Amino acid sequence: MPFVSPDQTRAAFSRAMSEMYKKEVPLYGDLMSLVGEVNRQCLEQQPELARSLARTGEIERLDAERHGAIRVGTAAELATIARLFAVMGMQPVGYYDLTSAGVPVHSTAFRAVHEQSLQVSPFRVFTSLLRLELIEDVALREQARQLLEQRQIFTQSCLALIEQFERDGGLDQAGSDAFVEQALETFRWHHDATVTAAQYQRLHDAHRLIADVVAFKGPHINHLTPRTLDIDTVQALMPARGIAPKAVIEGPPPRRHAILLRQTSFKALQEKVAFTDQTAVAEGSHTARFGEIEQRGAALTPKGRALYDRLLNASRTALAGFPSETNATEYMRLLGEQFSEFPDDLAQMREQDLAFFRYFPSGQPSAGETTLQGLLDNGAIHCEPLVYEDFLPVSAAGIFQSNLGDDAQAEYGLGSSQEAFHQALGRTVLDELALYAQTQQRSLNDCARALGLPSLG
Ligand code: OOG
Ligand code: NI
Repeated sequence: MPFVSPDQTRAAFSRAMSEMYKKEVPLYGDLMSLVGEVNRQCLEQQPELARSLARTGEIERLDAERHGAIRVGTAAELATIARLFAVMGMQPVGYYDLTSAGVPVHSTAFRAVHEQSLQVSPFRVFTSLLRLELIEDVALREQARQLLEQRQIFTQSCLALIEQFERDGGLDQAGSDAFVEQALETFRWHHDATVTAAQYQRLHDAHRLIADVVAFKGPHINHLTPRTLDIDTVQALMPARGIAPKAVIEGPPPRRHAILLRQTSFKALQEKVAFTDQTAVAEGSHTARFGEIEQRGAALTPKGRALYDRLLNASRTALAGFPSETNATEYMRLLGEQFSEFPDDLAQMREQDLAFFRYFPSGQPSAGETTLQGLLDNGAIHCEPLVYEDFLPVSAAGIFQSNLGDDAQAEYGLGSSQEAFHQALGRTVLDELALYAQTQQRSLNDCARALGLPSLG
């Protein structure tokens, strides 16, 4: 039996996850329809955008494009999750420290890394590891540790299929199908808590996120985010569909040429839960799941990213306080003002080395030109911005906070700890900037080959 490509397993898992979440959170289905409608309109009304997405292939993956997020409790859970995602061709990319934003986790994003794999399925999962050492109350920390130690978040069949994949180097169709079904169980919502109501309250008082990770059977998927081509329009249409968005869109302000990532989320659902000392599900409640949409733009080079970080920080400093309902208009004004310094023109973004691009041979002869600029000028090569596939720490913090309630901010003395994260993960995370540079260079190599030139770069 031939092996199924991990890309196909990932595509199937992403579909299955979407179906499951639609049943769990009907509002997600409504959001998907709204995003689909707005995307169709955008493609009709902006032929230039449609052409650009057709050239990069993103137009074909758009409807299937989504990311989810989970939070695990222990190093062992994280290490096994990494093996589970590897079956689907997903690797940990980037390190995000959320403790500076008062959320006791550090995170990575599991995703495909090669442009051809991303084209098959760009499914990503933002994965956070709880930092138990940040619970100050020693007795509570010990109790949390024991609760986490006792739980098994993977089915036996799932573990067996991961081992089979690792041993044989792949799964056949039946194995891949079974894997998708079994892996889904890890991400399912269970309304039965593993603690009493009083225990839940103590964990919750330490931090809401601690209760969300420790008091339940597994790392339920807490949102699934479709990609929109126009986040401002979707945000404006959400209330009419009965969806209440957070006040501020995270990330850069609106631009002609999108950069990085803009995100907005809708408020978490009040879930009914049953604590172990209760008989009826209706007695307890907990906020676990929420909704989010995002618009993706160009991946930035180290230089572009430094400029983004500087302008974002300047906007936040000028605001004096966290962006919220009360100062949303002022914040958007400040962002707009600061980001006027970031060129909103593709040629300038490329010439100033602010963004990564993909290069495509246009089929025209090179006319004796051998330099990249010359070939772009004479139309032998086209370029398109390379889409950002990752997350943003400040945005992620804003999403966490709106989901946890704005009162959930805490101050942690301990700094970031990428080393401890790597140790828990059982490997190092990949550097996203290196991945973008590789994709860009591969596209230049393709152009050189197509034009019969020794190299371009
Ligand atoms: C993850 C929040 C971060 C994003 O898109 O930045 C996130 C979480 O709440 O677990 O999903
Ligand atoms: Ni998200």
